[in-house]
Amino acid sequence: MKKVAVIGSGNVGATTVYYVAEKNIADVVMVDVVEGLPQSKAADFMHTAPLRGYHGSIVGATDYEAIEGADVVVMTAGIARKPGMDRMELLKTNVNIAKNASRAVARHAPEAVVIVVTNPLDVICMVALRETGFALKKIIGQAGVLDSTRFCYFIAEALDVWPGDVMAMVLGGHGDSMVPLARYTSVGGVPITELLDDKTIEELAARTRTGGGEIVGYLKTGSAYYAPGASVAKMVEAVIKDEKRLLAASVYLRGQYGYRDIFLGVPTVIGGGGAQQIIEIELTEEERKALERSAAAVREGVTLLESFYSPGSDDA
Ligand code: A3D
Repeated sequence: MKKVAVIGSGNVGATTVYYVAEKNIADVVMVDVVEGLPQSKAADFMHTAPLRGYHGSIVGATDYEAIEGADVVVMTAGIARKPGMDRMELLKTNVNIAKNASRAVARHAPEAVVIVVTNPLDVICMVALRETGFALKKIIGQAGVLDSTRFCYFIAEALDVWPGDVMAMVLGGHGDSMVPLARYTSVGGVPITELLDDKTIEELAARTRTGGGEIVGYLKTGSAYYAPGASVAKMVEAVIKDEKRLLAASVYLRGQYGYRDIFLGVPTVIGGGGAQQIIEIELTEEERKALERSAAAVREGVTLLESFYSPGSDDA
């Protein structure tokens, strides 16, 4: 079996492991700084193996050496957003955590594809790229799969149809300015523009943009993890099985959509080795402007990042 290392054994990390185990995708190593946490969750998962028919092993560790030789590393270590807390406020703490984790990945799992989940997502991807020194295609951020599944669910709910029949594409950064693309969203092949009026579509798009905040509002002390965990597991599976799935993912752009040196959510073919292709689709003037607003928000985060961080330094 291939090996997946999940750094951070909190809500998103453990939920990712749950979905990976349920689909027998790979052996798993869970890592966390809190002694006993990854070990306890890994043991608990393994006690489930006879009930659920798990084939692989799940082990927990507080030492990064355990990720040795991983094919995929999922980075969820960090602090979660609290109510009223902007994603950018997480920046300094999570940059430091991501920096150390990325260096450990470069040392122990040099062949791995890294799937970043830690927020602010598109900015932390940049830290992972710079600190690992990995090829561009090997650093991918999970946000678009989650944002798209939320859009799909809200559409299914509004139309009273099976959620699995809805396919959606959400572009941009993982923030309130993300860009749900109604024109590229369909139910069983029928564009939603044929099924819903403009006002309803805009309301569902708006709810998608604030979907994460809706969960934070209920939870008060944390953010969503079931849908994020399932989203990450989908990406892990795509890489491990070389599925070549066309998913919204945060990838490093080199001129695509007119952007350079930035991670932004765009349609990407995910398979063995990471981001195999970045797909450029036609955008209307309005969609392009919305993407520009989203890219500007990500750039703001990168500028903030660069005000206190430089690659390879220990001062972040
Ligand atoms: P939480 O349940 O607090 O888990 C985070 C875990 O990271 C904790 O168990 C910590 O002990 C651990 N940790 C902290 N520092 C380190 C370290 N240096 N090495 C290893 N482990 C460490 O949070 P969560 O799982 O809910 O969220 C984790 C991150 O994912 C946060 O930054 C969230 O904002 C982010 N998140 C992103 C999305 C996206 O779709 C992009 C969705 C949900 C959460």
